[in-house]
Amino acid sequence: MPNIADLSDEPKFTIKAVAAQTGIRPVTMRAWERRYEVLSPYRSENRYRLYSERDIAILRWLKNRSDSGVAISTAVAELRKMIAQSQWPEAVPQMPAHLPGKPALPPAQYAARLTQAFMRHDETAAAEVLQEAHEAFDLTTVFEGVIIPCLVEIGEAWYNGIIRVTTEHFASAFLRGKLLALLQAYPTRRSAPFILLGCAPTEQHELGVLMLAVLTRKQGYRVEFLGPDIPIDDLVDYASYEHPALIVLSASSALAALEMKTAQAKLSKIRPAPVFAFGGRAFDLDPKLAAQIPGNYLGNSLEKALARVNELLADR
Ligand code: B12
Repeated sequence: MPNIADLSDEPKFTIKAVAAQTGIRPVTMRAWERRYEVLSPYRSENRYRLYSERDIAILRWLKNRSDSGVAISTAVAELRKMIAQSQWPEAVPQMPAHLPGKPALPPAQYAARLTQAFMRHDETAAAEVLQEAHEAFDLTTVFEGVIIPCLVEIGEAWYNGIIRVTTEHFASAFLRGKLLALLQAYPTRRSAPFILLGCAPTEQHELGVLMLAVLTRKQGYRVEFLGPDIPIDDLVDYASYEHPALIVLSASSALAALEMKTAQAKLSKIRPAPVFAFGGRAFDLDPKLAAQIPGNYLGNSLEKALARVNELLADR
């Protein structure tokens, strides 16, 4: 883990984003600021508090001390002493994104409410349901238990002629925006292993691999998300001077999956060669397909994929 002093002090995160990243409620954060003068966040032109990566790490460190039974006033005094001696603490690993204490309905109920909100094209309701889900569950559950079932339902409804393609586009555009905002809200660590994620050539379904990008960045990796339809030769060229440790591509059709056949051989010519990995719906539909693609299959769920990424990068 990096030292807190090495993290950026550029103010860029809203109190809401900081709450999602630290698990500390905005009201608690404001109380800590007032009572202990622990942070003095920058105020934007419209008076909103803006926090830096370093502020977030300080809040996480304090929460970690408080969770292990230390009074918050004592934790603040400890921190002040360390800073006065120029001995900033190491950043603690990320806390779960959800805010504790709220009674949660099963994720499927949030998924159903989200689907209904999309069917009404009600952006405000969709944002509220998603926010509630984030408060109730960790990120993997929000993805696997709320967003993905909602997308599957939207896909079925579109296929069966119950909704128009406009409704499907509205839902995916909304979710893409939310996922990108989440990705950008997590700090990037320059020194962490570098991962490139995107879609195989011809592939437009980018939301699954975007969710994996969010989860890997949350885990502390340096992550770049490249979006849909990445030409393999372009990717190899880019990788030859950016030197990612891992490249992940996603495919939802066999056609797109087979486009990845040459990726590993081409990437292996780069020194040091990045690890090549892949996944996506194409391999759920035809489990034999994975054996035809040279590289590392990451599995049929985001949770498994994250565990496999950690394994593949364990020695970096
Ligand atoms: C949104 C959407 C679109 C959007 C995508 C927008 C975007 N920015 O991503 C757009 C409009 C572009 C689109 C286009 C098309 N779509 Co579409 N789309 C969908 C929809 C509704 C959601 C897709 C999604 O994001 N799902 C969420 C993901 C995360 O879930 P998942 O794919 O099941 O993934 C699981 C695992 O594979 C894993 N996972 C997912 N990605 C990754 C990546 C990695 C690396 C790993 C390790 C794991 C992993 O996580 C999930 C489970 O935990 C699906 C419905 C559905 N059932 O998914 C249809 C669906 C996939 N689309 C379909 C079709 C037919 C198309 C089009 C051909 C339509 C057309 N006639 O143009 C085009 C194809 C475009 C192309 N060339 O890729 C069909 C596919 C049918 C089939 N044969 O399999 C579906 C199933 C709809 C349906 N019910 O018929 N689509």
